[in-house]
Amino acid sequence: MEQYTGSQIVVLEGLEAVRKRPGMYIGSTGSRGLHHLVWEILDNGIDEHLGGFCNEIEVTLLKDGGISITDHGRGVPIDIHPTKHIPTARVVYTILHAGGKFGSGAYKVSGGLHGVGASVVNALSSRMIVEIRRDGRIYQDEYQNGGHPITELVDGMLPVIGKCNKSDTGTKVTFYPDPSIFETVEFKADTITKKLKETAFLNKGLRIRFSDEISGLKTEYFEEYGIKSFVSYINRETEVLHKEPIYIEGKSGDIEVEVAFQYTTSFTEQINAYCNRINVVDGGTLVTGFKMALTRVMNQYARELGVLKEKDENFDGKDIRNGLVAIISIKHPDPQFEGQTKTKLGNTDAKTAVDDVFSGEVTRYFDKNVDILKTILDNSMKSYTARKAGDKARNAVLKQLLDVDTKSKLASCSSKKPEECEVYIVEGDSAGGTVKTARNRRTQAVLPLRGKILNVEKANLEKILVNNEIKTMIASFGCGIGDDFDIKKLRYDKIIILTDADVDGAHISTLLLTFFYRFMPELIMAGKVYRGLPPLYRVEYEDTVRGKKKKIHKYLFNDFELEKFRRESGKKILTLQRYKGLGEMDAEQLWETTLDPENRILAQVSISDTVEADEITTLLMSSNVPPRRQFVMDEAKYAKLDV
Ligand code: 28F
Repeated sequence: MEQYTGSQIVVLEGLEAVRKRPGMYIGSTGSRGLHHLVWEILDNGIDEHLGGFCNEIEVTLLKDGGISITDHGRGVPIDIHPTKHIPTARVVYTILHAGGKFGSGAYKVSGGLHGVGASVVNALSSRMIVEIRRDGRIYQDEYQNGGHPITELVDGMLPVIGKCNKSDTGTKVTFYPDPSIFETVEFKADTITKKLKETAFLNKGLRIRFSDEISGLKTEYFEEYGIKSFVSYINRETEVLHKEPIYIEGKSGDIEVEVAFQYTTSFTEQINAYCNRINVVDGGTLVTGFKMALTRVMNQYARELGVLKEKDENFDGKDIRNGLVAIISIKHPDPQFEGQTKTKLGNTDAKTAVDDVFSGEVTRYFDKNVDILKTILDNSMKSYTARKAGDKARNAVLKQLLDVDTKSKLASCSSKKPEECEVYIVEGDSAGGTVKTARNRRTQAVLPLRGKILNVEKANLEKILVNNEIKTMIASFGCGIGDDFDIKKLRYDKIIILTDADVDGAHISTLLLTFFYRFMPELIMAGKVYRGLPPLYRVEYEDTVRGKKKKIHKYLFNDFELEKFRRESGKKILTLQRYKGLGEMDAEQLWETTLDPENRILAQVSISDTVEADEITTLLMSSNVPPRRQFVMDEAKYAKLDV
């Protein structure tokens, strides 16, 4: 029997509002939103760790599709709430809290979609069970269909379902996302373990155990050295300029600052920033403060040590960040997250705090470690000299790009209206030829790529700019590259990568995505990049249409669809063709399945997470072969859509 007090009914109306507009609370009802539920509950457990009450968290993917998260903190209070007159725990899980986090964690995470509260998770679950250990007793509360309590209170209190040791305290939340709300309710072990690994890096000393009852996988995450280990992990397969990452920490006012950084021989820079353990993908003031301090300090040292002569200009910030991998993590009592996606930090005091702490501490470090300082300045000098020499060469190359002969390779479309034009980047000349015949010549351009494109992770800008494949691509897009990039000049509304559904195809498409990610990230951010998904099978079967038996054909895009067809259509398959590559399709089939905007399947490429994207690029581009194969195979099998 359900028990509602007067206020409880109002409460359930609140949760009903969440069910009506889930997107407003968790961003989406796709896989991302689904996992957001997990992060929300996890965050609450981590808050107990931050408060110093818990060093262990367990996450278990259950056989029946649910997920359990347990912390060994104090346990949610079970006493009667002073104004709501029901157990506080039930308040936490059934009352929607306006404007962010309930209670008082050490640091508010009220920005963006974080800290929306456990009640939102309950509202979007078909079932949720909360188990609390406190004072030697185990209490339980259970909810169904979006937060309706089904546990009968005993004298107004949560029932005790067992006893435990007095020192054994904590909170366990098990929930089942509502399949009538989510497009998918399948948790991805991969997504979850990535997050747990990141969480361990950002919360040193916290032990996180993960167990997947479906696959039997059990793992544990624990990082004694926090973000310093994070940097080592990112650079695990990259050549580094100094053995250990440099770790800086300090406090400025009530803002805590931590930075770990290490230089590599690569030509790129990577800075990941976190505020209150939230990844601020678009950076903001904390990154500005770091960059300003680093540039100033290094230029000062360069003058002092005579690396820069009196007549020389200062190093550019970019020279100094050449090859840099850095993690910045700050804790701010009142973070302001800005931008459309709330992924940029706005507090000006964060800039000053990072600048103060970093410049002070890093000077102390370099004064004692002059060898490392010299190695880094040397590296900046190389970039500086290359840039000075390169400016000329680069301008020449860019100019040359404008009149590069693209006719031989690019089959352009006749329309000049970017909003209706698309360019297909096709693997191989032969498939390129078929696409040229099959396409809509008015709106669809074709750019065949020969062989594998340059591995941009290993090459610097000058080398990249003279690579023929890439030159043709930049020239045909029309929007420049790097600093000269201007998306307004893009000639196409969609850039569609079309490769075979095999390992090589997946590799080529990853190389292309890496190139875009590194040199034209705006293309991906603006949602201009897609992957075409060609079908894997063509089945032919007999059907009765208006009383007549007819042969019908249908395209299926993966093994799953084929299985489903076999199981559910009730049709006998007359012929089954498996396409090994685009080249096996004739022009008509290619149009029907892959080019025709009415029928084709396009997967929009997005950057869901910089760490993930960078991890994939570093993984792929490393000289270590086994992980590369692994990723490419996974990619080919599941057609993973995010970069
Ligand atoms: C797996 C998810 O949600 N853990 C939590 C606590 C502990 C307290 C608390 C939570 C206090 C005033 C509401 C205990 N003792 N894990 C979790 N552990 N919430 S959530 O308090 C909630 C607020 O109103 C807690 C003393 N103070 C706080």
